[in-house]
Amino acid sequence: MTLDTGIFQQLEDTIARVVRERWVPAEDHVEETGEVPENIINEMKELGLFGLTVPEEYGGLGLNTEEEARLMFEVGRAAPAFRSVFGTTIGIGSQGLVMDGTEEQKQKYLPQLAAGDIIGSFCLTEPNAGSDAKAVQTTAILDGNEYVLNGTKRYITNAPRAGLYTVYARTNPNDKNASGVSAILVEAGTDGMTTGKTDKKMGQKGTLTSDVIFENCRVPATQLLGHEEGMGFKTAMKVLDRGRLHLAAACVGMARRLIDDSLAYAMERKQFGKPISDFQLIQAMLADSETELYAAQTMTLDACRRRDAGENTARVAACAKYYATEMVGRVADRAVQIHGGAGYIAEYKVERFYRDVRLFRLYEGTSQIQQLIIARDMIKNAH
Ligand code: COS
Repeated sequence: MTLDTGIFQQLEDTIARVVRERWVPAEDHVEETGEVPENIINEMKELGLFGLTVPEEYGGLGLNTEEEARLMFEVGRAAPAFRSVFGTTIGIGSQGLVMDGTEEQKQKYLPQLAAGDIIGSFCLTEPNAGSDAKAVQTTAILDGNEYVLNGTKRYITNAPRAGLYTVYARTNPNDKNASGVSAILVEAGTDGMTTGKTDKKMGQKGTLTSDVIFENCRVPATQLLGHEEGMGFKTAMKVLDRGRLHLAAACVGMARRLIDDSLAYAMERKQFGKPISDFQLIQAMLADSETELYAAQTMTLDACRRRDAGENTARVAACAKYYATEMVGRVADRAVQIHGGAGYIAEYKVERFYRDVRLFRLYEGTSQIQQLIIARDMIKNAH
Protein backbone atom coordinates (compact mmCIF):
# COMPACT_ATOMS: atom_id res chain seq x y z
CA MET A 1 0.00 0.00 0.00
CA THR A 2 1.28 3.47 -0.79
CA LEU A 3 -1.59 5.30 0.89
CA ASP A 4 -2.42 5.15 4.57
CA THR A 5 -4.95 2.28 4.95
CA GLY A 6 -7.59 4.51 6.51
CA ILE A 7 -7.30 7.16 3.82
CA PHE A 8 -7.41 4.54 1.09
CA GLN A 9 -10.51 2.97 2.64
CA GLN A 10 -12.16 6.38 2.70
CA LEU A 11 -11.34 6.92 -0.96
CA GLU A 12 -12.67 3.47 -1.87
CA ASP A 13 -15.91 4.14 0.04
CA THR A 14 -16.32 7.56 -1.55
CA ILE A 15 -15.84 6.19 -5.05
CA ALA A 16 -18.29 3.35 -4.36
CA ARG A 17 -20.86 5.91 -3.22
CA VAL A 18 -20.30 8.23 -6.19
CA VAL A 19 -20.63 5.30 -8.60
CA ARG A 20 -23.88 4.21 -6.95
CA GLU A 21 -25.47 7.60 -6.40
CA ARG A 22 -24.19 9.70 -9.31
CA TRP A 23 -22.93 7.55 -12.18
CA VAL A 24 -25.45 4.69 -12.26
CA PRO A 25 -28.46 7.07 -12.34
CA ALA A 26 -26.79 8.94 -15.25
CA GLU A 27 -26.26 5.81 -17.37
CA ASP A 28 -29.40 6.27 -19.46
CA HIS A 29 -28.45 9.86 -20.20
CA VAL A 30 -25.03 8.71 -21.44
CA GLU A 31 -26.64 6.00 -23.55
CA GLU A 32 -29.05 8.49 -25.12
CA THR A 33 -26.65 11.39 -25.70
CA GLY A 34 -23.27 9.65 -26.01
CA GLU A 35 -21.90 12.14 -23.49
CA VAL A 36 -20.87 11.96 -19.85
CA PRO A 37 -22.41 15.05 -18.14
CA GLU A 38 -19.98 17.88 -17.52
CA ASN A 39 -20.87 18.13 -13.82
CA ILE A 40 -19.91 14.48 -13.35
CA ILE A 41 -16.58 15.08 -15.09
CA ASN A 42 -15.97 18.04 -12.77
CA GLU A 43 -16.74 15.85 -9.74
CA MET A 44 -14.24 13.30 -11.06
CA LYS A 45 -11.60 16.04 -11.08
CA GLU A 46 -12.49 17.14 -7.56
CA LEU A 47 -12.21 13.54 -6.38
CA GLY A 48 -8.73 13.32 -7.86
CA LEU A 49 -9.62 10.50 -10.23
CA PHE A 50 -7.39 11.83 -13.02
CA GLY A 51 -4.36 11.65 -10.78
CA LEU A 52 -4.78 8.25 -9.11
CA THR A 53 -1.61 6.74 -10.60
CA VAL A 54 0.41 9.91 -11.15
CA PRO A 55 3.22 10.10 -8.56
CA GLU A 56 2.61 12.43 -5.63
CA GLU A 57 5.46 14.77 -6.54
CA TYR A 58 3.57 15.62 -9.74
CA GLY A 59 0.23 16.22 -8.08
CA GLY A 60 -1.30 12.75 -8.13
CA LEU A 61 -1.98 10.10 -5.50
CA GLY A 62 0.70 7.71 -6.72
CA LEU A 63 -1.38 4.60 -6.14
CA ASN A 64 0.28 1.25 -6.65
CA THR A 65 -1.24 -1.34 -8.99
CA GLU A 66 -3.19 -3.14 -6.29
CA GLU A 67 -4.77 0.07 -5.06
CA GLU A 68 -5.61 1.07 -8.62
CA ALA A 69 -7.25 -2.32 -9.21
CA ARG A 70 -9.27 -2.13 -6.01
CA LEU A 71 -10.67 1.22 -7.07
CA MET A 72 -11.43 -0.14 -10.56
CA PHE A 73 -13.47 -2.92 -8.91
CA GLU A 74 -15.79 -0.07 -7.79
CA VAL A 75 -15.53 2.11 -10.89
CA GLY A 76 -16.27 -0.89 -13.12
CA ARG A 77 -19.75 -1.23 -11.64
CA ALA A 78 -21.03 1.65 -13.75
CA ALA A 79 -21.26 1.84 -17.55
CA PRO A 80 -17.73 1.83 -19.02
CA ALA A 81 -18.11 5.38 -20.37
CA PHE A 82 -17.53 6.83 -16.88
CA ARG A 83 -14.20 5.04 -16.36
CA SER A 84 -13.16 5.92 -19.87
CA VAL A 85 -13.25 9.68 -19.17
CA PHE A 86 -10.21 9.40 -16.88
CA GLY A 87 -9.12 5.82 -17.69
CA THR A 88 -6.58 6.69 -20.38
CA THR A 89 -5.19 9.55 -18.29
CA ILE A 90 -4.39 7.30 -15.33
CA GLY A 91 -3.50 4.36 -17.58
CA ILE A 92 -2.04 4.01 -21.03
CA GLY A 93 -2.12 7.76 -21.73
CA SER A 94 0.17 8.78 -18.87
CA GLN A 95 2.14 5.74 -17.81
CA GLY A 96 4.67 5.97 -20.65
CA LEU A 97 5.53 9.42 -19.35
CA VAL A 98 5.66 8.19 -15.75
CA MET A 99 7.85 5.21 -16.65
CA ASP A 100 10.20 6.62 -19.27
CA GLY A 101 9.74 10.41 -19.49
CA THR A 102 12.52 12.85 -18.64
CA GLU A 103 12.19 14.91 -15.48
CA GLU A 104 11.40 17.98 -17.58
CA GLN A 105 8.67 16.15 -19.53
CA LYS A 106 7.11 14.84 -16.32
CA GLN A 107 7.10 18.27 -14.73
CA LYS A 108 5.57 19.82 -17.80
CA TYR A 109 2.68 17.38 -18.29
CA LEU A 110 1.98 15.19 -15.28
CA PRO A 111 0.52 17.91 -13.02
CA GLN A 112 -1.88 18.96 -15.79
CA LEU A 113 -2.88 15.34 -16.38
CA ALA A 114 -3.31 14.65 -12.66
CA ALA A 115 -5.59 17.67 -12.28
CA GLY A 116 -7.72 16.59 -15.24
CA ASP A 117 -6.84 19.84 -17.04
CA ILE A 118 -5.72 17.75 -20.00
CA ILE A 119 -6.62 14.19 -20.94
CA GLY A 120 -3.93 11.74 -21.97
CA SER A 121 -4.27 9.47 -24.99
CA PHE A 122 -2.20 6.49 -26.21
CA CYS A 123 -1.67 6.32 -29.97
CA LEU A 124 -0.33 2.94 -31.01
CA THR A 125 -2.89 1.22 -33.27
CA GLU A 126 -2.95 2.03 -36.99
CA PRO A 127 -4.91 0.81 -40.02
CA ASN A 128 -2.13 -1.76 -40.63
CA ALA A 129 -0.80 -2.24 -37.10
CA GLY A 130 -3.09 -3.74 -34.46
CA SER A 131 -2.03 -7.03 -32.90
CA ASP A 132 1.28 -6.64 -34.73
CA ALA A 133 2.08 -3.50 -32.82
CA LYS A 134 5.64 -3.14 -34.05
CA ALA A 135 4.42 -2.80 -37.65
CA VAL A 136 3.61 0.90 -37.10
CA GLN A 137 3.99 2.92 -40.30
CA THR A 138 3.55 6.41 -38.87
CA THR A 139 6.89 8.15 -39.19
CA ALA A 140 8.57 10.81 -37.07
CA ILE A 141 11.63 12.00 -38.95
CA LEU A 142 14.13 14.33 -37.35
CA ASP A 143 14.53 17.53 -39.35
CA GLY A 144 16.85 19.99 -37.63
CA ASN A 145 15.55 20.28 -34.11
CA GLU A 146 12.04 19.05 -34.92
CA TYR A 147 10.35 15.73 -35.60
CA VAL A 148 8.01 15.68 -38.58
CA LEU A 149 5.14 13.23 -38.11
CA ASN A 150 3.14 11.61 -40.88
CA GLY A 151 0.60 8.81 -40.64
CA THR A 152 -2.74 7.76 -39.19
CA LYS A 153 -3.58 6.27 -35.81
CA ARG A 154 -6.85 4.34 -35.50
CA TYR A 155 -9.49 3.63 -32.79
CA ILE A 156 -7.70 5.93 -30.37
CA THR A 157 -9.59 6.15 -27.09
CA ASN A 158 -10.28 9.70 -25.95
CA ALA A 159 -8.63 11.16 -29.07
CA PRO A 160 -11.52 13.62 -29.58
CA ARG A 161 -11.04 15.16 -26.12
CA ALA A 162 -7.36 14.61 -25.35
CA GLY A 163 -4.81 17.33 -24.65
CA LEU A 164 -1.70 15.15 -24.86
CA TYR A 165 -1.04 12.22 -27.20
CA THR A 166 1.77 9.71 -26.73
CA VAL A 167 2.37 8.74 -30.33
CA TYR A 168 4.30 5.62 -31.26
CA ALA A 169 6.04 6.32 -34.56
CA ARG A 170 8.96 5.07 -36.59
CA THR A 171 11.93 7.41 -36.18
CA ASN A 172 14.08 5.13 -38.29
CA PRO A 173 12.10 4.05 -41.39
CA ASN A 174 14.94 1.73 -42.45
CA ASP A 175 14.55 -0.25 -39.25
CA LYS A 176 11.36 -2.33 -39.55
CA ASN A 177 11.83 -3.84 -36.09
CA ALA A 178 10.71 -2.69 -32.68
CA SER A 179 13.98 -0.77 -32.35
CA GLY A 180 12.85 1.62 -35.10
CA VAL A 181 9.89 2.83 -33.02
CA SER A 182 9.95 5.81 -30.65
CA ALA A 183 7.37 7.55 -28.49
CA ILE A 184 6.68 11.22 -29.21
CA LEU A 185 4.59 13.56 -27.06
CA VAL A 186 2.21 15.64 -29.18
CA GLU A 187 -0.01 18.37 -27.78
CA ALA A 188 -3.55 18.83 -29.06
CA GLY A 189 -3.79 21.72 -31.46
CA THR A 190 -0.34 21.22 -32.95
CA ASP A 191 -0.37 22.22 -36.63
CA GLY A 192 -0.65 19.20 -38.90
CA MET A 193 -2.50 17.07 -36.33
CA THR A 194 -6.24 16.45 -36.62
CA THR A 195 -8.70 13.95 -35.25
CA GLY A 196 -11.19 12.09 -37.44
CA LYS A 197 -14.91 11.76 -36.84
CA THR A 198 -15.92 9.97 -33.67
CA ASP A 199 -16.37 6.24 -34.36
CA LYS A 200 -19.80 4.60 -34.11
CA LYS A 201 -19.44 1.45 -32.05
CA MET A 202 -21.34 -1.70 -31.08
CA GLY A 203 -21.56 -0.48 -27.49
CA GLN A 204 -19.78 1.61 -24.87
CA LYS A 205 -21.75 4.73 -25.80
CA GLY A 206 -20.01 7.75 -24.33
CA THR A 207 -16.50 6.34 -24.72
CA LEU A 208 -14.95 8.30 -27.53
CA THR A 209 -12.61 6.92 -30.16
CA SER A 210 -11.41 8.30 -33.46
CA ASP A 211 -8.49 8.43 -35.87
CA VAL A 212 -5.59 10.78 -35.19
CA ILE A 213 -4.05 12.04 -38.41
CA PHE A 214 -0.58 13.55 -38.82
CA GLU A 215 0.30 15.49 -41.96
CA ASN A 216 3.72 17.08 -41.73
CA CYS A 217 3.08 17.71 -38.08
CA ARG A 218 6.15 19.30 -36.52
CA VAL A 219 7.03 19.00 -32.84
CA PRO A 220 10.23 20.06 -31.07
CA ALA A 221 12.80 17.25 -30.81
CA THR A 222 12.54 17.61 -27.02
CA GLN A 223 9.11 15.92 -27.28
CA LEU A 224 10.82 12.57 -27.85
CA LEU A 225 9.84 10.57 -24.76
CA GLY A 226 12.88 9.99 -22.57
CA HIS A 227 15.02 11.79 -25.19
CA GLU A 228 15.96 8.37 -26.54
CA GLU A 229 15.06 6.97 -29.94
CA GLY A 230 14.15 3.32 -30.47
CA MET A 231 12.66 2.76 -27.03
CA GLY A 232 9.01 3.38 -27.97
CA PHE A 233 7.93 -0.21 -28.50
CA LYS A 234 9.28 -1.31 -25.14
CA THR A 235 7.58 1.65 -23.45
CA ALA A 236 4.30 0.64 -25.12
CA MET A 237 4.66 -2.96 -23.93
CA LYS A 238 5.41 -1.91 -20.35
CA VAL A 239 2.46 0.48 -20.39
CA LEU A 240 0.18 -2.29 -21.67
CA ASP A 241 1.41 -4.67 -18.96
CA ARG A 242 -0.04 -2.28 -16.39
CA GLY A 243 -3.02 -1.30 -18.54
CA ARG A 244 -4.09 -4.91 -18.81
CA LEU A 245 -4.36 -5.19 -15.04
CA HIS A 246 -6.43 -2.02 -14.96
CA LEU A 247 -8.80 -3.52 -17.53
CA ALA A 248 -8.96 -6.88 -15.75
CA ALA A 249 -10.06 -5.02 -12.61
CA ALA A 250 -12.67 -3.03 -14.53
CA CYS A 251 -14.10 -6.33 -15.81
CA VAL A 252 -14.33 -7.66 -12.26
CA GLY A 253 -16.34 -4.54 -11.35
CA MET A 254 -18.68 -4.93 -14.31
CA ALA A 255 -19.19 -8.63 -13.50
CA ARG A 256 -20.08 -7.68 -9.90
CA ARG A 257 -22.70 -5.29 -11.21
CA LEU A 258 -24.17 -7.85 -13.61
CA ILE A 259 -24.33 -10.55 -10.95
CA ASP A 260 -25.88 -8.20 -8.37
CA ASP A 261 -28.51 -7.09 -10.90
CA SER A 262 -29.18 -10.71 -11.94
CA LEU A 263 -29.55 -11.87 -8.34
CA ALA A 264 -31.93 -9.01 -7.51
CA TYR A 265 -34.01 -9.78 -10.59
CA ALA A 266 -34.06 -13.53 -9.89
CA MET A 267 -35.25 -12.98 -6.31
CA GLU A 268 -38.04 -10.69 -7.40
CA ARG A 269 -39.25 -12.31 -10.62
CA LYS A 270 -41.84 -15.03 -9.95
CA GLN A 271 -42.67 -17.99 -12.20
CA PHE A 272 -44.47 -21.22 -11.31
CA GLY A 273 -45.55 -19.48 -8.10
CA LYS A 274 -42.13 -18.66 -6.66
CA PRO A 275 -39.08 -16.49 -7.24
CA ILE A 276 -36.97 -17.88 -10.07
CA SER A 277 -33.96 -17.79 -7.70
CA ASP A 278 -35.53 -20.85 -6.03
CA PHE A 279 -34.90 -22.88 -9.17
CA GLN A 280 -31.67 -24.80 -9.31
CA LEU A 281 -30.98 -24.08 -12.98
CA ILE A 282 -31.02 -20.34 -12.21
CA GLN A 283 -28.91 -20.98 -9.10
CA ALA A 284 -26.36 -22.83 -11.24
CA MET A 285 -25.94 -19.79 -13.49
CA LEU A 286 -25.59 -17.46 -10.50
CA ALA A 287 -23.08 -19.78 -8.86
CA ASP A 288 -20.99 -20.16 -12.01
CA SER A 289 -20.83 -16.41 -12.45
CA GLU A 290 -19.93 -15.81 -8.80
CA THR A 291 -17.20 -18.46 -8.91
CA GLU A 292 -15.65 -17.05 -12.06
CA LEU A 293 -15.80 -13.52 -10.69
CA TYR A 294 -13.99 -14.67 -7.55
CA ALA A 295 -11.31 -16.36 -9.65
CA ALA A 296 -10.79 -13.26 -11.80
CA GLN A 297 -10.69 -10.97 -8.78
CA THR A 298 -8.18 -13.14 -6.96
CA MET A 299 -6.01 -13.53 -10.06
CA THR A 300 -6.03 -9.79 -10.73
CA LEU A 301 -5.07 -8.91 -7.16
CA ASP A 302 -2.29 -11.50 -7.14
CA ALA A 303 -0.85 -10.18 -10.42
CA CYS A 304 -1.03 -6.61 -9.09
CA ARG A 305 0.73 -7.53 -5.86
CA ARG A 306 3.49 -9.26 -7.80
CA ARG A 307 3.93 -6.20 -9.97
CA ASP A 308 4.07 -3.97 -6.90
CA ALA A 309 6.73 -6.29 -5.48
CA GLY A 310 8.87 -5.64 -8.57
CA GLU A 311 8.32 -8.90 -10.46
CA ASN A 312 8.11 -9.00 -14.25
CA THR A 313 4.38 -9.48 -14.68
CA ALA A 314 3.95 -9.57 -18.48
CA ARG A 315 2.71 -13.18 -18.30
CA VAL A 316 0.42 -12.88 -15.29
CA ALA A 317 -0.99 -9.56 -16.52
CA ALA A 318 -1.87 -11.31 -19.78
CA CYS A 319 -3.45 -14.18 -17.79
CA ALA A 320 -5.54 -11.75 -15.74
CA LYS A 321 -6.62 -9.70 -18.77
CA TYR A 322 -7.43 -12.84 -20.75
CA TYR A 323 -9.38 -14.53 -17.96
CA ALA A 324 -11.23 -11.47 -16.62
CA THR A 325 -12.36 -10.22 -20.03
CA GLU A 326 -13.57 -13.65 -21.12
CA MET A 327 -15.17 -14.13 -17.70
CA VAL A 328 -17.22 -10.93 -17.92
CA GLY A 329 -18.41 -12.00 -21.38
CA ARG A 330 -19.77 -15.25 -19.93
CA VAL A 331 -21.26 -13.43 -16.94
CA ALA A 332 -23.01 -10.93 -19.22
CA ASP A 333 -24.39 -13.78 -21.31
CA ARG A 334 -25.78 -15.52 -18.22
CA ALA A 335 -27.17 -12.20 -16.97
CA VAL A 336 -29.21 -11.89 -20.17
CA GLN A 337 -30.35 -15.51 -19.74
CA ILE A 338 -31.41 -15.02 -16.11
CA HIS A 339 -33.37 -11.91 -17.10
CA GLY A 340 -35.14 -13.92 -19.84
CA GLY A 341 -37.10 -11.72 -22.24
CA ALA A 342 -36.31 -8.68 -20.09
CA GLY A 343 -32.64 -9.33 -20.77
CA TYR A 344 -33.22 -8.38 -24.39
CA ILE A 345 -35.09 -5.16 -23.57
CA ALA A 346 -33.06 -1.96 -23.39
CA GLU A 347 -34.60 -0.53 -20.20
CA TYR A 348 -33.15 -3.33 -18.07
CA LYS A 349 -29.63 -2.33 -19.25
CA VAL A 350 -28.40 -5.94 -19.36
CA GLU A 351 -28.41 -6.07 -23.17
CA ARG A 352 -26.39 -2.84 -23.16
CA PHE A 353 -23.72 -4.23 -20.85
CA TYR A 354 -23.66 -7.44 -22.92
CA ARG A 355 -22.61 -5.30 -25.90
CA ASP A 356 -20.35 -3.05 -23.81
CA VAL A 357 -18.23 -5.87 -22.39
CA ARG A 358 -17.51 -7.35 -25.83
CA LEU A 359 -14.83 -4.71 -26.36
CA PHE A 360 -12.74 -5.85 -23.39
CA ARG A 361 -11.70 -9.01 -25.26
CA LEU A 362 -10.42 -6.90 -28.15
CA TYR A 363 -8.52 -3.83 -27.03
CA GLU A 364 -5.18 -3.58 -25.24
CA GLY A 365 -4.45 -6.94 -26.87
CA THR A 366 -7.05 -9.45 -28.04
CA SER A 367 -7.57 -12.67 -26.10
CA GLN A 368 -5.47 -14.40 -28.75
CA ILE A 369 -2.58 -11.98 -28.18
CA GLN A 370 -2.79 -12.67 -24.43
CA GLN A 371 -2.66 -16.42 -25.13
CA LEU A 372 0.37 -15.86 -27.32
CA ILE A 373 2.15 -13.79 -24.64
CA ILE A 374 1.42 -16.45 -22.00
CA ALA A 375 2.51 -19.42 -24.11
CA ARG A 376 5.64 -17.70 -25.44
CA ASP A 377 6.71 -16.92 -21.89
CA MET A 378 6.06 -20.54 -20.84
CA ILE A 379 8.20 -21.82 -23.72
CA LYS A 380 10.95 -19.27 -23.04
CA ASN A 381 11.17 -20.35 -19.43
CA ALA A 382 10.91 -24.11 -20.01
CA HIS A 383 14.11 -26.02 -19.36
N1 COS B 1 7.97 -5.36 -21.48
C1 COS B 1 9.16 -4.86 -21.92
N2 COS B 1 9.70 -5.17 -23.12
C2 COS B 1 9.01 -6.01 -23.91
C3 COS B 1 7.76 -6.56 -23.52
C4 COS B 1 7.26 -6.21 -22.24
N3 COS B 1 6.09 -6.68 -21.81
N4 COS B 1 7.30 -7.35 -24.51
C5 COS B 1 8.22 -7.32 -25.49
N5 COS B 1 9.25 -6.50 -25.13
C6 COS B 1 10.47 -6.22 -25.89
C7 COS B 1 11.17 -7.51 -26.23
O1 COS B 1 12.04 -7.90 -25.18
C8 COS B 1 11.94 -7.16 -27.48
O2 COS B 1 13.11 -6.45 -27.12
P1 COS B 1 14.54 -6.84 -27.79
O3 COS B 1 14.35 -6.59 -29.26
O4 COS B 1 15.50 -5.92 -27.13
O5 COS B 1 14.74 -8.29 -27.48
C9 COS B 1 11.02 -6.16 -28.18
O6 COS B 1 10.15 -5.63 -27.14
C10 COS B 1 10.16 -6.82 -29.24
O7 COS B 1 9.41 -7.86 -28.64
P2 COS B 1 8.88 -9.11 -29.44
O8 COS B 1 9.92 -9.58 -30.40
O9 COS B 1 8.36 -10.08 -28.45
O10 COS B 1 7.67 -8.48 -30.29
P3 COS B 1 6.62 -9.23 -31.18
O11 COS B 1 6.33 -8.32 -32.31
O12 COS B 1 7.02 -10.61 -31.50
O13 COS B 1 5.31 -9.43 -30.28
C11 COS B 1 3.40 -8.74 -29.02
C12 COS B 1 4.89 -8.62 -29.35
C13 COS B 1 2.58 -9.61 -29.93
C14 COS B 1 3.31 -9.27 -27.61
C15 COS B 1 2.94 -7.28 -29.10
O14 COS B 1 3.02 -6.84 -30.43
C16 COS B 1 1.59 -7.02 -28.54
O15 COS B 1 1.41 -6.91 -27.33
N6 COS B 1 0.60 -6.86 -29.44
C17 COS B 1 -0.70 -6.43 -29.07
C18 COS B 1 -0.68 -4.94 -29.02
C19 COS B 1 -1.88 -4.39 -28.38
O16 COS B 1 -2.18 -4.65 -27.25
N7 COS B 1 -2.58 -3.59 -29.19
C20 COS B 1 -3.70 -2.91 -28.71
C21 COS B 1 -3.42 -1.47 -28.87
S1 COS B 1 -3.63 -0.56 -27.46
S2 COS B 1 -5.53 -0.34 -27.24
